[in-house]
Parts: sequence; structure tokens; C-alpha cells
Amino acid sequence: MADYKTSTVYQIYPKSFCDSNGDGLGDLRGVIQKLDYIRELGVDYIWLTPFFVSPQNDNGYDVADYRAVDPRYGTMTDVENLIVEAEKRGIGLMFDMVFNHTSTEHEWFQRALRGESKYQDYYIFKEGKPDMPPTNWVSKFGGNAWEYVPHLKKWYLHLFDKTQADLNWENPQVREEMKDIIRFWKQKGVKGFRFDVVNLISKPAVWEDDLDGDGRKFYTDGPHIHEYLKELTADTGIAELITVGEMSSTSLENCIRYSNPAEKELSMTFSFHHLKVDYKNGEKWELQNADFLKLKEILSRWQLEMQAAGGWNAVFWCNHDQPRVVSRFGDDEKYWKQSAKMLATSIHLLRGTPYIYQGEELGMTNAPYTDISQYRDVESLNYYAIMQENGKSASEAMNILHERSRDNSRTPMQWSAAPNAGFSEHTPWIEIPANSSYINVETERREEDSILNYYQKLIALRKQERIISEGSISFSHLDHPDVFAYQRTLDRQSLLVFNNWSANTIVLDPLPSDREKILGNYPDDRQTDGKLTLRPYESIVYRVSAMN
Ligand code: TEU
Repeated sequence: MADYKTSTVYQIYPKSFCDSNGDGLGDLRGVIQKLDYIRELGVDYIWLTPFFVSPQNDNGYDVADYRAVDPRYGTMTDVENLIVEAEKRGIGLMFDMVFNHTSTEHEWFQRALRGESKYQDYYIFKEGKPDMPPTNWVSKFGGNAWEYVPHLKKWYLHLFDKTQADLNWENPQVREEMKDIIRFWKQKGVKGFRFDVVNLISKPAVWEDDLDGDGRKFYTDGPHIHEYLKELTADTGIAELITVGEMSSTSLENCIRYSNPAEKELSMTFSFHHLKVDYKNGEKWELQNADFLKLKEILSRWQLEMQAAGGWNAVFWCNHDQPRVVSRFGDDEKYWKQSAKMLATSIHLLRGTPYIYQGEELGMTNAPYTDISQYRDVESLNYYAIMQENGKSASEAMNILHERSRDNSRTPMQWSAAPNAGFSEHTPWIEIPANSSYINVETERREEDSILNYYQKLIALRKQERIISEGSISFSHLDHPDVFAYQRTLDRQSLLVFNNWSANTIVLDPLPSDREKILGNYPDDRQTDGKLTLRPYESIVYRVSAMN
């Protein structure tokens, strides 16, 4: 498989990708049916979100059997066929390992409930009184992070939903179980692993209240996290594969350690600080306009410090938890096409491995839902109630959901203008936006200037230009209110990347005379008297002899 520095990863949320058996749910055979489309994109890996046996309280991030395929998605034979068929097309599969917690329907947790102490020690159970949780920590899905089990007279920890019980990684038997799960899928030909909230697995030795927060300071990038990752990687041989850790509320210092090859932990990390610049006071459920200067500060700092220290970023805007980037940071109406392409250019030429979330390459938008009954996500439904308990009106809560809900990225993939966007012959499990009439694969394949065709050019460019995967990076115009600009340099050449994040027309400094335009999201290159003019949401990439 391709080296992760020249690769692009395509994320598939199977429940919303393609329904092959007409039940309204996407499935693994649907993914197999679309492999030629994915190959046409030019990507190297598919990150498949969990399809393992699960009660689906968190759409599969509540795993009840790590080695078995949930019948909703298909069979083990389907998985094996998917791995083989993808490999035939030069595509490796990256599976999603949810190792911070299991579903409370997992056999281990059920045996713990039956009083088996071995399995109680697989989780974080604490004796206590029914009205006194061990700490005041708050679940990331709202409410208490502890659930009381009356017949055991114990609490168990769940950083997410109460049906997602946190595993006790301090227990060597738990670590061995996790390694065996990795070995099981590795020997089936899986070529990569994404580790879900993996920086939360190491819990503190002392359990105490958080007097000024929700408890995350005690378990985020916890005391033994680097030891556990080194052990997991060394004992399973996954250093030869592509691995990425989802790092919730992490630090740059830790991400350097997680991703520097000398540390033998992971290939790269997902961090989310750049995706909180529209969170008011850092709160997801409080809206504010995106702070563009802060976004550039975060992106440039992480790029420069990871470069200096030998770390490696996953670079991305979208995933199954985030709103659609063209609605969030672009303009999904007047400048829909230009801004979607500009956002892609902004991220794909950075130093790191780009991730594309299904439908992002089409410019799919947020869901235009108007009623709470249209939402499905456990986090969204919980916070719809919590926001109103905290004084927001129902319409204010709906407005916030429209901007923040994870369902924005979980509407079905838009394949065509046909009913149900070609996703299914049956009513889909979640509603499809009406704009699937023009935002879809079939339509965009036919359009020379489509967002889809632009993504293909970007993906191909990473393979053609070593300067993108190996070059150094530096930034300019960091204090400009509308422009995100950076330079990539290798040997005697530089790429100059300019992105106008606004509807304003911008005029910048004179350009080197030896410039060669290699990419842009407008059809022509209208430059006058040596200055650089950027039209609304315009991106331009020039090759020049190395800037000093
Ligand atoms: O996400 C963890 C995570 O950081 C997000 O869920 C975030 O906390 C949430 O959206 C609030 O902003 C991973 C998975 O990507 C997510 O789908 C799961 O729900 C979660 O872990 C629990 O497994």
C-alpha cells in the first residue's frame, strides 16, 4: 500500500453510504458496489467506521462484539470480499477500533453485571451510594459520566453514553484482549487502524471531582497513554500499517509524541482545535461566527511545530461527527462551488495526510431539518433537551442543531438525482436534503468544473508533486482578515498556495515573474500588473523557483 505521506484517505460511514438490500440502511455490499467510484477518486485507503455487532445507540461506536459483523451491515464474507476487492483496486482498508469503551451489551460487561469479578475489572466500577457518584464528571453526551448498578451497589464510568462503558486499560488482560482484536483483523488483510478517542483510555490513579470543568483534565492524554500505545503497536506489528489516533481535547506536545516515528506509537493524529473556532467560549452548543484569524493561528502553529518536531498531522475538515464544511466555513448558496473547492485547496496542500469524508468531494451541505423528529443522533437528541433545560427555546435549540448536529454529516451519500438520491430503494433511515437534485455523483461526473472533478485533481496532485508530501511549509499573510496563504518548498522549487476565504475581491503583493499556475478554482487566470487578485473564494496555486 501507498506510503501514508503520499496517501489520501476516504472515510465511509457505511450506514449512510449505499444500501444494497433495500432496507434503508447502508451496508458493506453497498460499499463493494461503489469501489470503482472510490478508485476513480484516486484515494489510497478507505477508513470504514464501525460495522461490528452493536445495538446502534451510537451508530456502532458502542461495540458488542469486535470480531463479528452486525447483520444490519452484512456478513463476515462481505467484509472479506470488501478487503479483497479493494486491494484489487489498490485501496487498503482502515478499520475503526473503539477501544476506550464497549457497549454494555458486550459479553464482558454482561458477565460483569452477573458479578464475575474478572470482568468487573475489565471496566471502571466503583463502590458507592446511589446518590453519590465517585466524581462529578460530565459525559460528553451530557449528564452524569457515572451510572449506578443497584444490584452491585456500584457505579461504572461512561465518558460517552451510559450504554458505552469505559474499559480499564490498567488491566493487562484488557490490553491483551485489544491486541488480539487487532491481530484478528490484521491477519484478514486490514491495512490500517483508526483508534477512537484513544487518548482517553488512560484514567487517573486518584478519582477526584473537577472543581472547574467536566473532568476531562483528569483523563485526557492520561498518565500511561504513551506506554499503552507503544505496547499496542509493538505487540501487534501495526507500525508497518497506517494508524491514526482520534485525540479528543489533546495537546500539540502530546500529538508530537503520538506521531513522531521515533516514538513508535502511531502514524498520525486527528486533533480538533481548528474545528472549535466557531464554538462560543469553547462550548459546542453555543454559536459564534468562525474566528478566521484564530483558525489560521491554530493551523499554522500545528503545521510548523509538528514539522519542527517530526510529528505528522491528519489534515481534514469533515468526518461523521462534524457539520459539512461548505455550510460551516464556506458559502453553500451563492459561492457553493468556489468555496467548496477553496476549502479543499486550503487543507489538501498542507503537510500531512488528507482525509475526505464521504460526500465532501461533492460539496454536500448540512441537513435543512426543521423538526426534532428528523434528527437521529444520540448526542443531538440529548442536547436538544439539555439546551432547553438550560433556558434555550425549542427554536433556538433547533437553530443550534442545524449548525452543530452530527447528523449534518450522516445524511445519505448523494449518488444521483433519482429518488432517495440513488442511496436506497427504501425510505432511508435519515432524510436526504432536496439539493441531491444537483449535488450528486452522476451530475458532477458530467460537469468539467464540478467539485468532484476538482477533488480528483487535488488527490492526483499529491501523488504527482513530491513537494506536497515531502516539502517544508511556511506561512504568510497570517494577519490578513480574508486570506489563508502558505508555501511548500523542496529542493529548488516552491508552491505558493493562496486561498480567499471571503466574498471580497482581494489584491495582494506582486507575484514572482517566473510563476506557473498549477491549480485554481476559477476557469481563467486574471492577473494584472504583477499583483495577485483573488476573486470571491478564489484559490490559486503557483509553482515558482524556491523562495528564499
Ligand atoms: O468521537 C469522540 C468525540 O470527540 C466526538 O464524539 C465529540 O466528543 C462529540 O462529537 C462532541 O463534539 C468518537 C467518534 O468519532 C464518535 O462518533 C463517537 O460518538 C465517540 O467517539 C464515542 O465513541
